[in-house]
Amino acid sequence: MRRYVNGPILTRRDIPDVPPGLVDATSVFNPGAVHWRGRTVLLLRVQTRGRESLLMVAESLSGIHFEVRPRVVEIAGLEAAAGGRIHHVYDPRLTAVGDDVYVVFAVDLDRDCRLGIARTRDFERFELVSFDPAGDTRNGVLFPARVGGRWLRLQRPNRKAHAGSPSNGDEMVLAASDDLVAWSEVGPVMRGRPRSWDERIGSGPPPVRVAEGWLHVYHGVATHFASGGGVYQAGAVLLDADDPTRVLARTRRNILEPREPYELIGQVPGVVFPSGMVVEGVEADAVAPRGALVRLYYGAADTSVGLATTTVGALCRACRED
Ligand code: BMA
Repeated sequence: MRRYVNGPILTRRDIPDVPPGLVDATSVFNPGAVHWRGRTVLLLRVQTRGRESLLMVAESLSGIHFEVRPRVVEIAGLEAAAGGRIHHVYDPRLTAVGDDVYVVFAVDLDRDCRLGIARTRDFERFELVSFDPAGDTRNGVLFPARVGGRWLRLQRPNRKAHAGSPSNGDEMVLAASDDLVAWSEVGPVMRGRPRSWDERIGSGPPPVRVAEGWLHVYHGVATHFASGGGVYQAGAVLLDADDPTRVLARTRRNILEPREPYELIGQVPGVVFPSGMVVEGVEADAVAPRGALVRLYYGAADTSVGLATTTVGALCRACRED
């Protein structure tokens, strides 16, 4: 992947104050991304100096230079559905379906982390569609089209507990729904590979339909360096078009790893966290041709937003390399 030459595309300095809740933002990272009405729209995870996580909208004609709207996103119905104190709303992934854009996001409650889905048509008003009644799950991504008549979502149960910090996991699973509201697990998709670059894993942006099946970028964490939380990198996988629990090919090496100073130094050092992906000139549910340009938006060191580009064909090839 090729990084945008001028470093991160968004930093805390690009975040307008929205007093009283947001003044002098600390960081901006892990954005969802979508191509929408001729623009690239990002839904940003913005952090305050109180270490709260907020969502804000940014838009761009070029996909590189973004304008951040001076408003904090409110999701109508979320507080009532959560039924308790919400600590963080974060790591949104965006999927366009017709005129609607769906946001799959994580919510930290007192006891666990839940997935929610919201819908917007204008990036001004967001309404809650679904909120998991139980379970500890993160990294949810919605497929852009129904498969076999059902909505599909990849998600990552947090089955690994860590004393004093949030739990996480090493397995991605597929869930299905008839109405986008109630979700049930279909089965496992893939696991982390011990002693490899991706010991723990979780979805990145939503999958993109390619000739071979579904192309999906995910994050992997190498934990065997014993340096804090591990090294966060990006990789890719090809999933079967009709049965996405079947892995067709998976990158043996990462496709992007922390190298630049802004990826190595920051709030959480050594993190590239892919979360948004836009394929140029391709509608969300269409089959992306191999030559199409891919823009990958990622969180860098939980501090800023990076951009790296490649093509659909290069990503598919990387999945099959020995
Ligand atoms: C993960 C998530 C991400 C974060 C990453 C690196 O567990 O919490 O939001 O970017 O850790 O700190």
